[in-house]
Amino acid sequence: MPLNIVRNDITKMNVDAIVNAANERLLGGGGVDGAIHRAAGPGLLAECRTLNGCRTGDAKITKGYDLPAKYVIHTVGPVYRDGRHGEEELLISCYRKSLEIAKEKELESIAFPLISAGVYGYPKQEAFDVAVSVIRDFLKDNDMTVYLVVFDPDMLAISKKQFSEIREYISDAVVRRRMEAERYRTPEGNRTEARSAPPTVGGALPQSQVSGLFRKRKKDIQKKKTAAEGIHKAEAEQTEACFLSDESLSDWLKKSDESWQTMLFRCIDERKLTDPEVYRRANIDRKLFSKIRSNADYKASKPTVLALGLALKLPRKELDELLMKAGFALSDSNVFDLIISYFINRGEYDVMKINEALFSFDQSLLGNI
Ligand code: AR6
Repeated sequence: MPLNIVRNDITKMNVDAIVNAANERLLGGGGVDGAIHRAAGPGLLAECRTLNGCRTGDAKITKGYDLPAKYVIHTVGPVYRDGRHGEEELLISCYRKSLEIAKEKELESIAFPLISAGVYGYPKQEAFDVAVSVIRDFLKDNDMTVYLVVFDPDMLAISKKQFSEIREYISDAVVRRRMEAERYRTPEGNRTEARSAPPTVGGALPQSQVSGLFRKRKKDIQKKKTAAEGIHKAEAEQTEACFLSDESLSDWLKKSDESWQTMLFRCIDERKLTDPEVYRRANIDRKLFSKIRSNADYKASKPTVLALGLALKLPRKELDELLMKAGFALSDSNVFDLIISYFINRGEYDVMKINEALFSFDQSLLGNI
């Protein structure tokens, strides 16, 4: 997946290069710098001595020595003073220069820590936002797998704060589900009794509202039942027609509904989008996308199908259809699905923004999984 946010120790990352948040002398230090030097062994310091330091905002590359990564790209982030001393430009430059070096070396994967977000005091959320924005920009024109490694447990709490509305949305859904479960648990004989003394969650809902919800729920179920009966009838007729006309199974299957891939490519054409526009927006790499293009039987994961649907900005109904064709659905009983629904309901289709929220809630990300 092109941009992947992970919680890990960067010295353990099995990538072409890891980035070190170093200082201008390049001779080791504390934080991630210390951890990288310890894990790489003395060869790294020996090579660093030959580099004559590095200016703030710049980057230099060495081998990885005992690390799983082949290379270390050393960059020097700014010390944060008050945000009015060019800190942001320098931090942007750290990410850009490191990515340029990786590109020159034709590396396929790179992992960044949150540069300057430790000893150098850059506010963590801002440091995170700068990192995501530079990396996204780079990935618009380049194919590379970039990991943003978030080590600090505080970071999760900080980023969760900006998603407080999502938390509310999830807890509302939990309350709704509990109410429904309560209702269905009520024994048949006690229905009238239950109506006169409805189950309330935290005593929050008045009687009239609960009955209203109950009626709406019944109507919804009836609607779904009627729709399902319609589908079953059509399917039964199709099956019957197939047997009556002595049609072979393979001929019959050919007539079956359009596959999720066919629907996907039809939607891409209708929207006059190019393949790279779609797979980049979806946070999917080119290799996976060409597998989907070339293999009609390719079984994609739910996060992949969802990411593609979001990249196409499919309205909810069409997104549900695409998911259904691929064998998936969005429910309101798990956090991952609720977060996706939250964004779709608000007409927000930015896969990276959604991924930040998913990461904050400890969910798997959208893209190629
Ligand atoms: N893996 C991933 N991230 C880590 C790790 C790790 N093993 N260890 C720390 N971090 P910092 P800076 C995170 O202080 O602010 C050094 O002494 C950490 O939680 O390492 O750029 C250098 O020599 C934080 O989010 O780097 C310099 O003198 C991020 O890495 C100075 O510190 C950066 O924290 C550089 O300060």
